[in-house]
Amino acid sequence: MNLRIHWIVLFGVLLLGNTSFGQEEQDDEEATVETVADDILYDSPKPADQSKVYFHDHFDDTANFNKKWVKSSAKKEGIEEDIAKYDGEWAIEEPVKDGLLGDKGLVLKSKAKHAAISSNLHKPFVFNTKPLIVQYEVVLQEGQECGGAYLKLLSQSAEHKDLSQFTDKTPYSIMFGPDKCGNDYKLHFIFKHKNPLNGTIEEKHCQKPKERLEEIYDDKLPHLYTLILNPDNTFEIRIDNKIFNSGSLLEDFAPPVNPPAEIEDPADKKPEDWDEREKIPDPEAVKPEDWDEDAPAQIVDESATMPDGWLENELTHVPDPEAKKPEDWDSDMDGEWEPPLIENPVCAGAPGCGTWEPPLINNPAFKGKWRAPYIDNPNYKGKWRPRTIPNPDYFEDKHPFKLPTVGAIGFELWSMSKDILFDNIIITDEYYVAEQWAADTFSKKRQKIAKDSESVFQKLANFTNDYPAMWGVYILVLGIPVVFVLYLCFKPSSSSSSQEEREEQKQAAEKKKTDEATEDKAEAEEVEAEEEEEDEDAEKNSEADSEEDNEAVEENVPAEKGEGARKRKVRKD
Ligand SMILES: *[C@@H]1O[C@H](CO)[C@@H](O)[C@H](O)[C@H]1NC(C)=O
Ligand SMILES: [Ca+2]
Repeated sequence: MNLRIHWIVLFGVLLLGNTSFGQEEQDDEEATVETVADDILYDSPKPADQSKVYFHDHFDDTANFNKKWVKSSAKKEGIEEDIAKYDGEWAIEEPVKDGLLGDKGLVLKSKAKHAAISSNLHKPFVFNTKPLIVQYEVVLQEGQECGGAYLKLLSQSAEHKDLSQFTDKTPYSIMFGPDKCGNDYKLHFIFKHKNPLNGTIEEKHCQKPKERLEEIYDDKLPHLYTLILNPDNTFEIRIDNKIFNSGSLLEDFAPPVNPPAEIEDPADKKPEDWDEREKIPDPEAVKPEDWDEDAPAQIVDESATMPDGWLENELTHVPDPEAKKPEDWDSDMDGEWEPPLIENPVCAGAPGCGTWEPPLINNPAFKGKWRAPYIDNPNYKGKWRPRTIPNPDYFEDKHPFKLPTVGAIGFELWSMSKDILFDNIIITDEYYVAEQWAADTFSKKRQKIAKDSESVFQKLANFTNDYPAMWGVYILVLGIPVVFVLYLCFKPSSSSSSQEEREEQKQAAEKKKTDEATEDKAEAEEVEAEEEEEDEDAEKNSEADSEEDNEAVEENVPAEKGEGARKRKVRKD
């Protein structure tokens, strides 16, 4: 599909480009000089106001990176030994393609390994009166088959100070960023909420935006992810500076922060004599005297007669006179040979052969089983519902924004595709600081990419101006594939099979994915919250089970045993 689009685009550009080529002819001599002079200059960025910044890293300075960041050497609990270690590789590298001179990023090098890395903030972020702005770049340089590229803002706590022990269980306040598996595209924004009545901590998941993520996750270009969280509990998520999702912590998360004030009384029972039947068979009705329940639905048509010319004495089928016993027929093994039957050729000109039988017709006297007609139930009381009572677990938290103080930032990931590049992380309480930071980094990257892709066509255009005969070649070379492509595009059948393929790929990839958001460390006894997602869970777990049954589990593929990965669990303190 991608290839098809490329061809169409290329062809289109060539056609459109033709009109503008003429003007460029005069500038020809300067062209080479210009490209050099125009090159996008890059300097490692500095935040516009350092005092408003809690953390930033542009990853261009490897020595500084080594000082700040700590790779996890912990083990993930509850999964197979051979993939339990957080031994995924991280490196500071230039992007594979279209990099700016001097620009590097943090790259997750390995695939199918757990990988975690984190750094303390320059100063902790306290959720109080200032907004939180988190921004960073992701380039899925190899695309993404199945895996996350989200970051976690780790809660400050005495127990979890040692960053080398960073795991999926390390408490975090916010998780934010892209996640994809097969055809399932997500942009997480999860926060942890503490129940003020009993201290239980629960993950709250942001509702899905309507916008599509497909292209953003598949185009292998740098994308900028920004989360803005305000003290009034409103939030905004931007991708590439465009608003992608917004809402309120109080309204747009599942499960909701605040439980309902009233609930149905679980002790209330439907009274024995409560009649929920809206209609009942009329008890007064009686079967009419002449209603014959036994009359058959069909009877023989007595008025029918045998058609003229019917050959009663001819068989409908006769042995094929032309059939011959096969030479290798073995009567002992195969039984006595008999010629196959064919339709009797004598019958071909007649209305029929053999015994004539009159046809069946519908019985006008047929009535079927008698049933009393339905009438309104005089005792109908309506659908029963339990009475509502005040919810004993009710509370109202008006400030879910007041999350646990963030002390560190980290990536804790599992990916089936390698070479995910992260860059230009910033945490600030002023939006313009993040905006400026992106203008100095992300915007330049995109300019550079736009320029590089443009220059491919530029070269082609210049060459064509020098050799106009090239047009004939393009039309010949491109015309054939275009016709072919158009044919493929409009041919309906091919798409359904590739859809099936993708579905299979997704399922295979999902089985391997083990990095879903999970509970904090302190949860020794876990209480599984009943949830809407449960059906999905059951499906996934049964998949994993059958894989275990088979015992033919591929090496390096984590069985989801003990993971219940997608089930949300809550903490008991
Ligand atoms: C705390 O309350 C929540 C909501 O009512 C409940 O689901 C959870 O089980 C409770 N946790 C404990 C430890 O009692
Ligand atoms: Ca960089």
